Amino acid sequence: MDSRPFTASWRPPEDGVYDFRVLSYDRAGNASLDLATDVYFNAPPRFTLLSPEPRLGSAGFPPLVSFKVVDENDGIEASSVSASLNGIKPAKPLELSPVPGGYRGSLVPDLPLPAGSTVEVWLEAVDGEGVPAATSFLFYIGE
Ligand SMILES: [Ca+2]
Repeated sequence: MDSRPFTASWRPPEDGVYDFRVLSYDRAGNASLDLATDVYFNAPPRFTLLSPEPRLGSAGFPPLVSFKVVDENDGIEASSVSASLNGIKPAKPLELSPVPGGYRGSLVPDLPLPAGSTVEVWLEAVDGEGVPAATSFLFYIGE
């Protein structure tokens, strides 16, 4: 092995303190073990679905989908929160209201959704450190 440093990357599932053990061998088979403790504050934002309203599942009414996106350590950039329905951003802007560590948002489709259809709600946001997150929820519109 040459003298260049070896790098590896890993994103923690959530912010916190992590212990690392790095075991390395040289060409002669000599092992070296390094221990390190690192604190990570770069976990991505987390989404929670709060309510498909009871209307969801009834044809003819535009359902309202509300959600929460939070990042306890870094906060959420309000301008980064976006939502789309079946890949299309609704004309009506997202309604956002602040909650601790982030925002609660409401998404209202532009048009009533046909019975028997499946709708994908796609949500995106970026935390105050620039770490992005995206998630999606599928809904079935009943008869
Ligand atoms: Ca974060």
